[in-house]
Amino acid sequence: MRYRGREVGGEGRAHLVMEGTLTARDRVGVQDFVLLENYTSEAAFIENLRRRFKENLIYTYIGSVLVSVNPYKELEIYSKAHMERYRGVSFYEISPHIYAVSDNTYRALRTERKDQCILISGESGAGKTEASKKILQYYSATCPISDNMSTLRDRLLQSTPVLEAFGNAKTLRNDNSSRFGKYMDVQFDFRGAPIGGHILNYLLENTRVVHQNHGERNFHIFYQLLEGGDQDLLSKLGLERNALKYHYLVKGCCPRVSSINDKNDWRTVTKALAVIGFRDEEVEDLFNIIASVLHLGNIQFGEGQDEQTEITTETQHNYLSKLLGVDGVALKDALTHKKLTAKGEEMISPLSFEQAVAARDALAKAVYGRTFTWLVAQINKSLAFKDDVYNSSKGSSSVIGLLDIYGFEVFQHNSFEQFCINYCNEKLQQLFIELTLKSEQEDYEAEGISWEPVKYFDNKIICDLVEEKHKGFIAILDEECLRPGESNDISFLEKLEDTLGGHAHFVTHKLANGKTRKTVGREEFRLIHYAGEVNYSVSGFLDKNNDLLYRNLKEVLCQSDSQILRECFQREEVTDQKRPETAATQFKNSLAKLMEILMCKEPSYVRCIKPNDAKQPGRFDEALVRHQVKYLGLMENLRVRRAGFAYRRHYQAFLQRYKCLCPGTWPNWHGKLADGVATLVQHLGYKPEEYKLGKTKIFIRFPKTLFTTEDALDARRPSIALSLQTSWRGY
Ligand code: AD9
Ligand code: MG
Repeated sequence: MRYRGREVGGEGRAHLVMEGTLTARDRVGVQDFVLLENYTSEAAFIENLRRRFKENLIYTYIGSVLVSVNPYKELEIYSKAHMERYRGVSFYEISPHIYAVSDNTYRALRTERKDQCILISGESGAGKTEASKKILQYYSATCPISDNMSTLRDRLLQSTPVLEAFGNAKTLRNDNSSRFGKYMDVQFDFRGAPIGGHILNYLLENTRVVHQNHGERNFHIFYQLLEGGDQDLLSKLGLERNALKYHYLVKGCCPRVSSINDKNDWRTVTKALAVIGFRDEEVEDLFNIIASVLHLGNIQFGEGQDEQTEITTETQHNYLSKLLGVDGVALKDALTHKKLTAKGEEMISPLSFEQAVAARDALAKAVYGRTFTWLVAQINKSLAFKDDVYNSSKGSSSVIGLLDIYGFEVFQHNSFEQFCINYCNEKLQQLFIELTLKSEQEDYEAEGISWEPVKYFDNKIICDLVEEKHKGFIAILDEECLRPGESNDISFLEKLEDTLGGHAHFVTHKLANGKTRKTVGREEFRLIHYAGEVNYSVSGFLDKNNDLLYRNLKEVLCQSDSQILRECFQREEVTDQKRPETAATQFKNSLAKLMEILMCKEPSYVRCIKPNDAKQPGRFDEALVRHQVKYLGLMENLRVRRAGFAYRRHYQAFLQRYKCLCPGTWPNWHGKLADGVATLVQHLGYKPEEYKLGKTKIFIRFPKTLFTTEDALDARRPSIALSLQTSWRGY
């Protein structure tokens, strides 16, 4: 149970300031939202966040949930000394920090022997990836190291720059935006030493390989290779250093980004590949593939004899076939023709100019996307827990999972990718609701305390809308994809209207009274997500959901000389007559698996907030923050946490902290803990309506009660109070 052993509290001692000045609590707010007097007020919530943000206090709790506001500047709070400060310390004893969550999770793993997970959520640029890196750094710096395991620790850390190079890109929202979802398990042995790791990757946004919106870039690795690769390497790959030469790199018109140093990053990535254990041949193969994607983007088509489409860029084609390790003629043929099987018969037909361009782009996306998956698989091999070497740990290892997945996205133009990302967020919200409510309820039940259930919006209705069998959104999309030639994006939209029209969370331009809704375009639909309304353009949904790569291109690739490509494009795929799963169904299934993985673990939450859209330090845009507070469900979270009681603490911890306030319990209480606490609160004058005694914990209804007690403690032990105060002033 999450809250057990996770006692929370506040800076009750903030009263200890000179008379006539603002109290510290006024200035820096409370470190736990449950201690807000007016806990139902969104304005008070945001004001608390703002005050703390202004004081560089970017972390605040809601119970054991950590809320983090991106400072957009380096803060001096992540040193080794800071890590040490959080080791083995209870939540309430010290300022909120990502290290406190890391440490508490780790201790829960060790003491409760139950697998843990830390779920990091928030919108693009809110600081999820940075948070997950800080957690990993904390574990690598503070956990004991088994013999020979320093290699594993380095590999765990070095997997990040590699995955970021291949899976992150500059977007309008974030210069280092993760364009894939990542779930990483860190495995620990019985001594608490990390012994292995495993990464699951979700839906890389591979359309970015061939297209970028204005102001955005392709994946970092392309620019790193061109900037950082030495001249010999570039010559071998047939590349020029100038990114402007490559069609796939200039769609967004910003090959350079001031906050990014591609040359340095190249060095970091190539070193990291070596640390992870990639062999030289593999690295060579990998960069052949990356270069081939760039050449592919420069392949152009024209009209040849008999008005047939043909490749007009011979040099690029020669490099392309060489780098992909495939037969040039076969590749040329496959880029300009398609092979279809109809009623058991194979047919080859020439592609139109547009079809050839689409086939080329589909090939680039498939090659890049599958290479990324291969890369993750290789990293996993290198992080795998080796049973034979660490036999002693067999059967007793436990896991902390870290989830860093794309946040809810709303752009001017939203397409299939945003649909998948937002659907994923619906699923995570569903999990959050279930686990938070469940765990809260369990706590009250286990302690024999009655409580009032809190009303909240259950977004299951939206998850069902998307994933229900036969009549859900994905089922309808898949069905339309099964009718090639007969269906298109518009017929799909019509099907959606027929089946989902009238659903409370699905809207199109058609109104029930026959009139037209102006806020939704004719080729759009709107989903009313838990986090807000999003209009999606239906254009491209069918193609993106279908596996567009023609079979003859796959055939060429599965005969490649490249080991990586042969692993990515396997023969069975070509010979297997079964229809491959669509992108949406694959994603749905992988999310279902992820939910199973998370459900059987003890969750901790980090909710990240982006303070402004300009990526600037010190700016706190209230409207933007309010929106995030709303859709992250933080107010609901707080209400649930406060349902009945603002605060709870184990008897022992409570007694230990406050026993000096009561002659009956000071200096030591020798009786039952519950009796000691009863004696103490009686002496402190708690009224019956202010608190309840459970089986192992005291529950306090109002923050004021706790503040009064904290103030009494401050008055009695000013020296301790002062030291604590200075400690959180420093964060
Ligand atoms: V996305 O959904 O992958 O686009 P994230 O992962 O939520 O997004 P990220 O962690 O990449 O955002 O943070 C964005 C930028 O904010 C980073 O590149 C840093 O420049 C900045 N940032 C985030 N967290 C911190 C922090 N704790 N301290 C300093 C930070 N800077
Ligand atoms: Mg990220």
